[in-house]
Amino acid sequence: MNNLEKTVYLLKNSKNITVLSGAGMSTNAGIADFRGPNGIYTRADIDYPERIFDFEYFKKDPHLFYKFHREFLKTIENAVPTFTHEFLLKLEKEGKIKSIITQNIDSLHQKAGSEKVLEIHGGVINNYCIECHKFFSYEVLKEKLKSEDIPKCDCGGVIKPDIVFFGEMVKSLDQCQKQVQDSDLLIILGSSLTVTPAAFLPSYAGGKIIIVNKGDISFFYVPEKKLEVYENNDIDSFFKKISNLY
Ligand code: CNA
Repeated sequence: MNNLEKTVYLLKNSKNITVLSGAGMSTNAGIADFRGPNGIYTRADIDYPERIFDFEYFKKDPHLFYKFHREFLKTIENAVPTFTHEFLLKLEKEGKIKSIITQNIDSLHQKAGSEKVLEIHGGVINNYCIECHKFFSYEVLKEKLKSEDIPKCDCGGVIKPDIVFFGEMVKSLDQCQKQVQDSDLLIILGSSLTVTPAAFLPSYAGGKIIIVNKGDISFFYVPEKKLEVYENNDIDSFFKKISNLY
């Protein structure tokens, strides 16, 4: 069987699917990834783009992050879920997908209508003061961004979206591990599998694994015997073909 046939077979014969999505899931919606050919890490206008999501750097100087974040919020507000976000929703409605663990912070799975999303790296909707931990809604943060260069709390602390930066603990790791363990199929989409601990998750796979990713990927934590499909291809091109056969 080729990759298309194997994928269709596995989708039809699995009952408990977990998806692990990464930034490559959203590039067709116009949101840059980190490590792809047009990724944020290739941007010539930002010195050391890795610092954007570095918590220690943010505490010293949040300007770099907020310059990026203002632009990012506009991009994600205008972004429309891709063909594959919609296809995953269909599988979720059929009761096959039990969980979508996403490394993404763009809320596109939720925008598509998915209700089984676990945001392992958090998201942009909730915001907290890094000093007193007071909560700020997305709307309040956006208002503040109009008049304040760096949004601040009444206590003087800087407000930070609830995105997991490098140097911070990821969310719901135990729940994500359990989902991956309990699944009969893990589908990994658009992730270079280089950001830990999310990259460790494939090593917990209880069932078979499908990977669709165009470009370099680390197989370090992918158990070879469980990897049924590795498709080095554009996610939407692949799933458009799958949907015709499924
Ligand atoms: P990554 O390391 O940037 O890897 C993305 C992978 O996807 C690369 O191998 C790309 O070549 C590949 N890719 C890009 N477009 C496609 C496509 N259309 N079809 C198939 N493959 C494609 O991103 P990871 O998610 O692995 O790294 C984790 C980081 C990136 C997480 O912490 C995210 O929060 C962070 N991030 C998220 C977003 C977002 O929310 N959309 C954007 C940028 C970065």
